[in-house]
Amino acid sequence: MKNILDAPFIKEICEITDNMYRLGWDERNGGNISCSLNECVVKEYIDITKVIRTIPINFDAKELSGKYFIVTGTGEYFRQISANPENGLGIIRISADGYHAELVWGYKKGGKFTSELPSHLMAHMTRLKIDPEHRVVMHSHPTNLLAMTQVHTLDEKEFTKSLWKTITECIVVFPDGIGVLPWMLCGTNEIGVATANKMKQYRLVVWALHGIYGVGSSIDEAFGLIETVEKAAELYLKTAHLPKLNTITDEQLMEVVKGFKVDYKKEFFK
Ligand code: 2HA
Ligand code: ZN
Repeated sequence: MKNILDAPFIKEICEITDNMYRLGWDERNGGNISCSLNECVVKEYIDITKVIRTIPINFDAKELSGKYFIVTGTGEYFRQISANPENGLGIIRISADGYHAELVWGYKKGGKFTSELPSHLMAHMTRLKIDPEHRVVMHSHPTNLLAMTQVHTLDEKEFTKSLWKTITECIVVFPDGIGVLPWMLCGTNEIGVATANKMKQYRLVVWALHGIYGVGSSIDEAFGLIETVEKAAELYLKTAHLPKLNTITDEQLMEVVKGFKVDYKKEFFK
């Protein structure tokens, strides 16, 4: 059996949580990540016949039965995950009945998965139906984006277009736009259902006054989406109060989508 602390998937999640912390997006225990893992990969590092604990998940995740996920732990600080991955991370398998997570590694101090697991698993279920390559759900509290949710309308078309117009390539990175939820109580099945519903058409969902969800086929892809939105939000805030002399027009956005051949959200141009 190989040493799990050398596993590429552990190294990758440690690197990204370090980065997210240093970017100021994940203060204290803010933020959470889940990433699906293939059973054959997990088996190289741990004995999957040994379940450490079975933890209820309080909703039906049967569609994901038998699937493995590496998930950040509740209350764990991103700042500390890379120093102690076995405390801050866990590998779970969704039980046959769909209502439990079988812990096969991690959460060594007796903890459990993020309080946002309902949103994560519901988002995984939705995205797997749309994108067979889908693997990662990432949640974070990026500073400029959160400031923007205080001063910008939460209308999805207007919010997305304000961001698309800050950097020419934004519409290439997230041509599907951004879903926006109003303030809702976090950690609940309700916000999970609302987020997964938005994920039917968006890979990015903003929780106003709280954070953002990004999804993708890899940690890099989900991170890259969030990073681009955060940079755009920073530019928006740096200029929102100043007279605008130059801006990217709708016609220019159309030129970009044609030039880069991307399938963009057509409704946002009506
Ligand atoms: O895990 O960010 O939304 C801490 C959070 C909850
Ligand atoms: Zn959060």
